[in-house]
Amino acid sequence: MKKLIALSMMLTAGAANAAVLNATVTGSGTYNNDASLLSDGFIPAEGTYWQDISNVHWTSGGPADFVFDYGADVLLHDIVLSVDNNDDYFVEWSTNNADWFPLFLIPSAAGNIDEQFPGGMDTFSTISGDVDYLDTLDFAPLTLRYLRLTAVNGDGAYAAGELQALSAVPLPAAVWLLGGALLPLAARVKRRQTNV
Ligand SMILES: [Ca+2]
Ligand SMILES: [Ca+2]
Ligand SMILES: [Ca+2]
Repeated sequence: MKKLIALSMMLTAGAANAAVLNATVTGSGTYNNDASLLSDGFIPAEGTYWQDISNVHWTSGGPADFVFDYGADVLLHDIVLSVDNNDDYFVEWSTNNADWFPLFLIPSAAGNIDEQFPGGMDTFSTISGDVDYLDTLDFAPLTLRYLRLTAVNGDGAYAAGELQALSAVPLPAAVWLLGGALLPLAARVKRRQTNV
């Protein structure tokens, strides 16, 4: 039981991390594949081909943008996203889907997928310490309801695989969830001990 309590405390400390916020994605313009791929929880492996079926892809000839609606105001702490390595991608935020403010721009030269062939998808993160962390993207937590993703420059052939908005879990909720997850385990341990 002491072990469980220790585990619980450890997990609770870890739960300062973040929960992925649910989004409804709406695409405008001309693009290939379903816009919902951008928030299906699947992040393509780094180097994945830009026209892979797990990506939404488009060209400068038929420009597109993608609006992520979180359903209500949310406190945004971090973003993880996957985009083609050799273009610039712009992320903006809004509270009303009308007035937009810049959050960050990912320059094509950033990231750890090489500019040269074969290139491919590159994951970026604002989570400090993350392997894909890029400090120039980092921002102070802010309240918003919408994010918008667009592409500019580069080779005119664009792709995105995922855009995850993360919010820290309020501690009481984290404790509640963990308590719920650990209780059956504790009961099982107790039962086993009783049986012996
Ligand atoms: Ca995805
Ligand atoms: Ca990366
Ligand atoms: Ca490209």
